[in-house]
Amino acid sequence: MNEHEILDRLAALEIETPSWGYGNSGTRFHVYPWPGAARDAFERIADAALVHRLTGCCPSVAVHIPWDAVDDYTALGRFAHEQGVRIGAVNPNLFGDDAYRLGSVCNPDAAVREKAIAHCLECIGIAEEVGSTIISLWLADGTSYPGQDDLRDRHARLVESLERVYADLPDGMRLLLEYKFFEPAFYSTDLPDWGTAALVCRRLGPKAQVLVDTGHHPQGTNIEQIVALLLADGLLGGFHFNNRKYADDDLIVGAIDPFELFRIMCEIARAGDGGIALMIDQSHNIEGKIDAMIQSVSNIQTAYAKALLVDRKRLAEAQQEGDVLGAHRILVEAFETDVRPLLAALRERLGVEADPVEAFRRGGYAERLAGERGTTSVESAYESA
Ligand code: LRH
Ligand code: MN
Repeated sequence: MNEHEILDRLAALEIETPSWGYGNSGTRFHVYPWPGAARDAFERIADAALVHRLTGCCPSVAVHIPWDAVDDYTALGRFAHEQGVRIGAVNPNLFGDDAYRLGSVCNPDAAVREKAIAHCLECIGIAEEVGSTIISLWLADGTSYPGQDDLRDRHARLVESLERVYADLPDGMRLLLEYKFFEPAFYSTDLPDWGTAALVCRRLGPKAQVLVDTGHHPQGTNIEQIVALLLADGLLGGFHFNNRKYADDDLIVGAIDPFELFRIMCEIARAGDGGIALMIDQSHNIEGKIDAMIQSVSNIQTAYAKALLVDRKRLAEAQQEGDVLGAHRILVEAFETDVRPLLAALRERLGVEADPVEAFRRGGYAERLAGERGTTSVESAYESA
C-alpha cells in the first residue's frame, strides 16, 4: 500500500467515544471528582464534540440509558448535530436496577424478564428517534454460587428474551452482543465469551453481531485471534476499546499493551474494516476525562497506521515459506516504525493540530470547563452504603 492509500484508510477511520467516559466515575472505594467534569447528557455530548473538533475522527458518541435519559430525545439528537456530532450506539442498562439482582433477561422471574425486554424495546425507539443504527447490549447477568440457578434454563431464557428484542429491530439497525467472562457475577456469566455470543447471534439472525470489549477476557486470551475468527464469519459487529493490566480496568487504550492493540488493528486492517463499529469504552478514576479520551483516540490511530504499514506481500511469502522468525520480524518492523510524520500528515488533512492531546492541554479548555461547571462530588458504592 502506498502512502496515499494509507492516508486514505487513516482518514476514513472513525472512532466513537462513550458519553460515560466524560463524567465523574470511580471504583467502589471512592469517586474522585474532576473539576469541569460533565454533569449531564448535554455536557457529555458537548465534550465528545470537543474531542471530535480536536481529532477530526470522532463524529459519533455512544449513549447509555438511563444514564443519558432525557425528556426529548429528538432535542438531544438535534443538540448533538448542532455540536457537530451524531448519537451512535444506544446502550440499554440491564444492571442498574434493584429488580436485576438475579439477572435481567435471564432472571428466573418472568416479570423481571418482561421489564428488561421492555427497556430494550424502549431503547430501540430511542435509537430510531435519534437516528442511531446500533443497539449495544451488555448483560451483567450471571450467578455467584454453584447451584444458585440452572445454567441451561438461564441460557434458554437469554435466547427467548433476545429473540423478542431482535424481532423488534427495524431494518438497518443492528444488535451488538457484548460478552464478559466475569463481574459483577462471580460464578457464572450468561454471556461469558465470544463463542456463546456467536452462538446466540447465529440463533437470532443477521442483524445480530458480536461486540468485543478488550477488557472482558481472561488473562492470556489471544484477542486478535477471536477478532480474526469473528471477521471470517461476518460476526464482528464492533469493539469497546480500552486497556487493562489485571481485569476490566477500563484504562486508556494502548496504555498497558500497545503491541496487543497493534495486533488487533492488524486483523482490522486486513479485513478492510467496513461496518465494524470502533468504539471506546473507558472511564477515568484519577485522570482528566477529555485529554485521556483524546490520548486513546490517538493511540488507536497510531496502532492502525502501523498495521497499515505491514508489508502484506512479504509477510505472506515468509508465512508460506515457513520462515517463522522472518514473518514475525516483518510484523515487528511495522510496529517499530515511527508513524508520527504520517499522523501529522493525516491531521493536516483533517484540519486539526499535529498533537491533539497537547492542543487540548494548551488550549485552556480544562480551565474554562472547570470555571463553567465547577466540581461535582459523587459517592462511591461503599460510601453510599
Ligand atoms: C461492562 C461494560 C459495558 C458497559 C459498561 C459501561 O463492563 O464494558 O460495555 O455497559 O462497561
Ligand atoms: Mn464495554
